[in-house]
Amino acid sequence: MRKIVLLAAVVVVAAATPDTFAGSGDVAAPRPTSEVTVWPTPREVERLGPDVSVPGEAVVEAGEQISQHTWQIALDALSQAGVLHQKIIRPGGPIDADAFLVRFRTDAAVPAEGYVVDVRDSGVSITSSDEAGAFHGAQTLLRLARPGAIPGVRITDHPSLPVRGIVEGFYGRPWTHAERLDQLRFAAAVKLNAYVYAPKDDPYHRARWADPYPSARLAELGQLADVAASVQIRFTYALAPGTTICYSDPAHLHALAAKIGLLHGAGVRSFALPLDDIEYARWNCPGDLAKYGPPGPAAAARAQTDLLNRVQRDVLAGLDGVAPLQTVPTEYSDVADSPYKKAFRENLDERVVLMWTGTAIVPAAITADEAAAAGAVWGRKPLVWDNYPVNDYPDAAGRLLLGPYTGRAAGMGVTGVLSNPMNQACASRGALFGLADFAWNDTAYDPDRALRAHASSLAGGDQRETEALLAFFDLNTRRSPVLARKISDFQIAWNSGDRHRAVAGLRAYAVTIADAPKLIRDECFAREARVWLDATERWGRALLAALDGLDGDRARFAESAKLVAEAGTAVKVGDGVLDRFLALTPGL
Ligand code: LTM
Repeated sequence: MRKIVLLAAVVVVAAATPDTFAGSGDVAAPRPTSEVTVWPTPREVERLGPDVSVPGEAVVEAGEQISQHTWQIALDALSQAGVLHQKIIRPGGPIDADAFLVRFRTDAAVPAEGYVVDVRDSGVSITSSDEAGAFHGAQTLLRLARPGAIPGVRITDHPSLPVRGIVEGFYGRPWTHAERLDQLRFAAAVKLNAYVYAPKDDPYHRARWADPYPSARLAELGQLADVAASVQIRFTYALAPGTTICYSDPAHLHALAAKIGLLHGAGVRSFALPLDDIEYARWNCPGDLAKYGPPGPAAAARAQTDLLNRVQRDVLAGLDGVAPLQTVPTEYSDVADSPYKKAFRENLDERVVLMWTGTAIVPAAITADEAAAAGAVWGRKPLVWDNYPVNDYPDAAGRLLLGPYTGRAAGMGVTGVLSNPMNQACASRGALFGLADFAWNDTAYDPDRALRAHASSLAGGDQRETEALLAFFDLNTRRSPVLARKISDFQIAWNSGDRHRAVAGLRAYAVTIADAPKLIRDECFAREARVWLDATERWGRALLAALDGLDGDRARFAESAKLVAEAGTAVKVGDGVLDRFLALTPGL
């Protein structure tokens, strides 16, 4: 059997030439091309043979260590491929000779969370060293399965970064319980494995950190932890006492322990104490002055690390099955050594995981050198609290941030990346999809390709809707790079004297913009993006009217100006590019 090996590729093109699968027994007639697309991008995809037609009956063989959730995904994949009757057996159980077999295997040599999915006529095997790998392998099988067939491939895969996920850490309206459950489903499908619950405006998280949750809210948090665990995601509950805590008061430590105990009782098994966005140049109580001396960064670091160490050593140690504590220091957005950082790194228990945002709060880029500097200054590899696509800060006012996830270096040397998203949960998924792809396979990551894949998936594969989404994403990306290029092409053609070509070239894209709002059908995305979609329609029509004006119908410039005024400036769409161009057009 001749093999086609594509390293770090997502698309396997099947069966183009008759000899491609010489020896497979199915080489006489050319077969139609079929594409296999798996996201996040697998490390290695090897074509073993033609697509495997799946018979009507199948058996899934799974040991006790494979959860129901995981084998259910394998069953879903088989249903998707057209299998009518399926059953689960334990290893060694009776197998009908005609049945198609999907076997979960264990191999300690497979890296953590990694898997090998192997699809042949004789059946499928999913090999992993842990349950997470089996789960991700089953997810891959689900992505591969198409009506009637599964591509004959072997996919060998594992993640680049151990921690990949979401930190719900923004200001403003927290997500609802239903939105969080939905987001966990999305996160699982793109192989994310971490969710940190830290919405600044949940009063029980920050302002009233010592108060217990009402029982219904507590039950919801427990449900989030359970659902997350069932899809191999670690749910971390963050408690942020920094605005009012008295570090030296044993009653405050007890209050923290009691709150953590309540959440543990509800099923939460991972905790964080973020100390970002608090005042560290004053104490909240006289006791801290007596114990730590005059207020200031170094004294604050000593008080904070004492608290973190007590929680790690005394509180979490007494609870079953709990992960190491996580924190965000008060200086979280640079790598310059300081009295605060020195005291922090010298005192902090080595188990505590530390989050850091890069060399700015919202950095355009994070390099390997910066991550190494953060590792040195904090005395441990950081976990990146990545402030993209969050839109809660003044510079992002009126914006949806829909551009690709970019600027993070492959091989950064961090323990992971957590995206702090927007209040708009569904609209955050383009960035989350990109982060998931980057964190799974950073060397193969291509931001634009990932964004296109997300758009296509949101559009259910519809080409026009995909293009509409991409045009809309571009208008909601800083400096709208695609539109800016089209306008630059226009200007070159216009200045060369070929005015007809200039206008015709830009008109095609103006139609895409003006029509995008009615083509974008995803219910959740369209609801969250409504005001931006309405503004886009107006801007698109304004552009079309201006192009009519440039074509000679000068009365249309007034209509363009009217639409621009209606669109307003509170909702930002294509700003700095489209508005500037339209302001120039009557004078061209
Ligand atoms: O970034 C951190 C660690 N803290 C806050 C976030 O809660 C907030 O969402 C972002 C963006 O405004 N900035 C912060 O400083």
